[in-house]
Amino acid sequence: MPLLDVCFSPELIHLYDLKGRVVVVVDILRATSSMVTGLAHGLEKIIPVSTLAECQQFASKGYLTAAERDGKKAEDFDLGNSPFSYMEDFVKGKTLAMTTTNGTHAIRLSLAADKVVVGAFLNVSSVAAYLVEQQKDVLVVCAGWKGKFNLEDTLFAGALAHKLQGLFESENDATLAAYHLYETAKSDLPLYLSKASHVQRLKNLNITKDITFCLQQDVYDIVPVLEGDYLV
Ligand code: 3SL
Repeated sequence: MPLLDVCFSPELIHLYDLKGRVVVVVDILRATSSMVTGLAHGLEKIIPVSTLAECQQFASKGYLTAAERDGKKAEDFDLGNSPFSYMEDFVKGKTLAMTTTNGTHAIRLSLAADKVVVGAFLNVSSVAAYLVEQQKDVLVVCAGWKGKFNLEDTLFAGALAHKLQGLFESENDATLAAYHLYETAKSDLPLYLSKASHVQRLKNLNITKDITFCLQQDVYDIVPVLEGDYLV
């Protein structure tokens, strides 16, 4: 049976051998939720980059760009990180270079994996089905916040563990912890997360409808996969 494991922060990723694994990168609030939304709404490709400077280089080549730092849209880029802006008509058919505080960095750190895919509550069942098809060991990489643990990404890992129960070997401490946390939270995710650090951070910026949107399950049935530099 393939293995399911969870890396609670990009700072811990050096402890895992990514070779031979499928990595599921998750940043529920909001990077991977926005990526899934954009690709589901007709965005053609996403180039995840780590720095504002790299993203700026794509701007000068005529690409559409998205940049967020500390929850805010960075100046001089086309988009920030609200999933609603990724539904706009002007993104359809475009390639987007994107950098966010934690999510795109976590993707870049996962490149040694056999495959890197992007997960969110918005596509959680499709991700689970994809992983069953692949039959490889899986590592869920939680983007966290500036190297620290966060609740929302861990709950996603727990939701995945629920869906893959009996199909993946999940008896490791990280997956068990995520599983049990999700068990406690699943009846009302928004309520459970109401005191979470990043929920508070976004609320302080008056970003509340994004939170509600990103905590919905199975709105989309796509699984973005990294092919070379592009998420498609
Ligand atoms: O950290 C990230 O990558 C972002 O998703 C953070 S925010 O939700 O845009 O504030």
